Amino acid sequence: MTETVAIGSYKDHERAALDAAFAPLHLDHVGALADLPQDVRESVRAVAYKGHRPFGAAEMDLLPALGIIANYGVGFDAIDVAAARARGVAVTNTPDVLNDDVADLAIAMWLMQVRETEHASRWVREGQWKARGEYRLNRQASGKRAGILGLGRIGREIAGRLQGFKMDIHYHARSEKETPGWTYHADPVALAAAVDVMFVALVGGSATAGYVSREVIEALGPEGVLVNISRGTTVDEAAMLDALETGRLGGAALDVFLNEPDIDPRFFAIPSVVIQPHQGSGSAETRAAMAALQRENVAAFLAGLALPTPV
Ligand code: 8YV
Repeated sequence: MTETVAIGSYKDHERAALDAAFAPLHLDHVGALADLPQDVRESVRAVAYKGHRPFGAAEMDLLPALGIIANYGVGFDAIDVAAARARGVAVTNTPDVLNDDVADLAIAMWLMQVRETEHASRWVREGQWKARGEYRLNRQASGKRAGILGLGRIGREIAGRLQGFKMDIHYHARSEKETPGWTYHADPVALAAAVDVMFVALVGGSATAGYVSREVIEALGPEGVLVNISRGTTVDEAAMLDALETGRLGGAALDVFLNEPDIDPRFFAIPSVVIQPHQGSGSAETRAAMAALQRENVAAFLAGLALPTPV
């Protein structure tokens, strides 16, 4: 009997820990569920999910005894939570344990963009420093105006770090928060117009798709920088590419894209873009904590206990 299925590409040590705890059946991707024999599908009660492909009603209906989808990651936009609710399937995620890593990377990417550290490093490696002298001047990071789009757990960590950079903090969220000294904007376009750099820390999913619209991008403007550590879907990517290529947006620092990892090759030709391979939570320490929390959710479900982190 197969009680648990682990879907996705787990590191060897994560896989070993899953095997020790649940002896799951491993599948590379959610599409492989359809290939399982019916008796196997009917015995599955828990899925440990690590992936960004949609896990929707059709996949859930392949597993009639399913009781939990334990997601590896804080963002659960790949999982149709309404379809899960309708079927009595619990969904859990791995919040909080990755806040520091993701906020750290947001700050690092912003500094890379404005101080041009990637280009400057290449200047040295390619012998240009010796041959041609000083690297070109770039832009100051500290003391500017920062906007946070989405003031959830990760957005707050980013804002907290930015205070150390003597930034003026502005934000847009669904509602105004108790944040003395920070400026609330009811409209994302107004936020973009008020700041030098905007950090996108929204949740993913249909509710925020294209939230960073053409208007928001234009309001950020030729001197503005967009940093995205949330989901590629939150930004109108076509509008962003157009604006970057024509200088109507000053720059971008992106850890997330549409169609990862097969991202739009236009990004590669734009020098003002910092590109990261969706590695916000990707330190060994944080991934260990995420994997452990995912396992704790599966274990609690199988033992009939309260789930540590339901969504
Ligand atoms: C991924 C993430 O889950 O937590 C999230 O929402 O985007 C990441 O941590 C991770 O890349 C594993 O797929």
